[in-house]
Amino acid sequence: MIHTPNDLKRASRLIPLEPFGLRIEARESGQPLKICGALLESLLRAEKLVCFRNFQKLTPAELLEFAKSYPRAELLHWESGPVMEMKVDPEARNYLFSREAVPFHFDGAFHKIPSFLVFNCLQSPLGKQGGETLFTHTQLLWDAAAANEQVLWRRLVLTYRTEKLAHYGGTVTLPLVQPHPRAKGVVLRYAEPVTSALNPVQLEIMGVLNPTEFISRMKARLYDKRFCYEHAWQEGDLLLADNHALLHGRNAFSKDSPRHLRRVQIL
Ligand SMILES: O=C(O)CCC(=O)C(=O)O
Ligand SMILES: [Fe+2]
Repeated sequence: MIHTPNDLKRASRLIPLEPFGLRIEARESGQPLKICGALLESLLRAEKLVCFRNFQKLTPAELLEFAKSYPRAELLHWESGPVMEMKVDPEARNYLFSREAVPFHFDGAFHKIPSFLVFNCLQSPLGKQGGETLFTHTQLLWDAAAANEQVLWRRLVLTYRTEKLAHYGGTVTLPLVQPHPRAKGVVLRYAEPVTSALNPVQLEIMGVLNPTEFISRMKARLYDKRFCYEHAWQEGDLLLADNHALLHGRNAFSKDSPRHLRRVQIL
């Protein structure tokens, strides 16, 4: 079991990601991933996103066991259970299970907001076919905003509405700027409106005169390379992301490309 950063360096290669995050690559492909929960917690606190690459493949039961090894972990359960298969389903009534782009959001707004997302890639998209998942560090975005913008943002309250056609739905109202519930600093609790025909999400913003302009300016920031890490999946990747500190979305992918992520969420 790996307990210390030094042991981790011996067992793997540590690759800093841009503009934040850390990739941890097995020195030998297929090597078992044995990292203690406390070390994982301290890595995530510092990095907000950690991706393990080229380690032993995990069964759904092993993925659950891994997620439960996180200190004090409780897993988020949906009607279908704690494990969700994120792949194209032609019958699905929600855009997450399509090839469409996914606008930026945080998970669990309409149910329970988990602290961490754990994605395991079972099948990566083919090269240059899209399907990257995007993660934006909202503290970095906040720090780069002008003081008058920060004052405005602190006043904004956002209401999201969507029909429950898949695992979530309803109406929820949240302030944009909030303290991180587990760490220092602020987080932006923002989800872009979803205009997909498959289960759209309406966004109402209280506190701005021109919501359309606010939404398009925020979009430019969310995709800004100073704050946004784009993850190109490789089969076997195990990626953990702080669902409070980061917002995520994905690029659309082409109809010729497979793509399968398995996801669990830690409360
Ligand atoms: O398909 C993706 O990359 C992300 C989908 C998503 O937002 C999620 O699983 O919560
Ligand atoms: Fe999501």
